[in-house]
Amino acid sequence: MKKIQKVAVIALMVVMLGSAGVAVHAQGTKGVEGTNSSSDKTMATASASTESMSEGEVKKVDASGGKLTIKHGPLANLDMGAMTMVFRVKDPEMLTQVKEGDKIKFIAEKVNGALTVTTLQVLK
Ligand SMILES: [Cu+2]
Repeated sequence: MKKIQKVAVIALMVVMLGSAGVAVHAQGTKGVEGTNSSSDKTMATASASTESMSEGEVKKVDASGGKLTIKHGPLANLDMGAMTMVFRVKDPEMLTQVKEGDKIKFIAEKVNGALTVTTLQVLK
């Protein structure tokens, strides 16, 4: 009887350890995905959706105003033709990556009613 109990306890422990391991593993995977989705944005847009990005040329960088003047080609997602206009940027950090005259690929979206550059890639 005692022996069987011991075996049962060990078996139970193995099962628990096993499922704990699985849980940790699952969490670990989730965690990786979670951290990816934030930093992944740049990567995903850099690789996956280059086609949906619009082309443009930086005309002016307004670091203090958080704005970027872009001479852009047609923006299909915004139903906008080619023009030169001012955009807000999603992340002020973007303004440190570009300078006047840079050719860029970008995605602009309407954020809180303001046309905002949400993804930016400098062409070399
Ligand atoms: Cu425009």
